[in-house]
Amino acid sequence: MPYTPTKEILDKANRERYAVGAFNINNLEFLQAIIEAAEEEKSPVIIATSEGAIRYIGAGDPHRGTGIIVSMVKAFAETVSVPVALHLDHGKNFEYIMSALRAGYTSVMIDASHLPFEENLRETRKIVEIAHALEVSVEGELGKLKGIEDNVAERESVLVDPEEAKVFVEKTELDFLAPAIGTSHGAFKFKGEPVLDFERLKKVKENTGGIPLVLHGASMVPQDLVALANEYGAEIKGAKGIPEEMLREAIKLGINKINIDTDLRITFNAGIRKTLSEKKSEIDPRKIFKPVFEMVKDTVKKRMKIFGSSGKA
Ligand code: TD4
Ligand code: CA
Ligand code: ZN
Repeated sequence: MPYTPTKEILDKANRERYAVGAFNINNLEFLQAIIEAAEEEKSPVIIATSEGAIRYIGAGDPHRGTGIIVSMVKAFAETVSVPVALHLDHGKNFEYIMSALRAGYTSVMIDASHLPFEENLRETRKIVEIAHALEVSVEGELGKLKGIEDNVAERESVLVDPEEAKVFVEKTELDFLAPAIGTSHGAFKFKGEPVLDFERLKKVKENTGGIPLVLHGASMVPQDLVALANEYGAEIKGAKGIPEEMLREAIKLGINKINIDTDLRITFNAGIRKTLSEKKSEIDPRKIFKPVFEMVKDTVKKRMKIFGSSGKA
């Protein structure tokens, strides 16, 4: 399939009520694993890179980083039968967003959600004007990603306000919205029981003209992989992610793009520790990476099945 606009992939998911994974990469091997998973699942897929990933790949230079990433992802896209999109995750610096647009990303996120509402709106509108002139779609964010505290006042202050979401989407004309409903990044999402504000999500979908919505901080943090990593020397304690039923519920209520990074990191950690400890005389990196990336592929395939994107390519 050709390299495909993110909007085309997400509009279809929205119409047919499933979600597409946006999987973060930092190197060639993760990209390979994700693309192979998509091909085997016959699933559309979104490759995501953070500013940090761009810096890492471009040795500090965003033009170089985005250029290398676009070349790699396009080359993969052209050799498989599933649609592949490339997204800038959490774009905060104008320079990185411009680099991604110039290099040929199919969508960018402008993350100005830490700013007061009016400023977030202004910043987001500015990026929408530039990106749309280049036929690139834009994701914006409202609210802050933090675990929900019991305290209601705090909850109101960090989660998306559905009334603000209405105004935000109308005025910015953005393509996809990430509403904060209680998830957070990383391996430690909840201290107690997992809680997400589905009522709020429902209202946001109703208020925003039905555009595709995005769930950040959506890793499930599989306990078997955490245990495997710990068995081989990791010290990861109290890690907790989003239960499968909650992801399914979020998709029912209108989430169409689900961001996954932590689950791949945990899989990699478990895999590399196990492989190195089992193959003590092996020095060929390919023989070390191969089983690890088979594990990453397996994690990606499991997510695609849950998201309902399997078989949709
Ligand atoms: O947006 N993301 C991915 C965040 C990637 C961060 O990368 P850097 O360390 O380079 O900044 C998510 O929402 C993923 O959520 P998850 O639950 O997987 O942590
Ligand atoms: Ca943010
Ligand atoms: Zn995120």
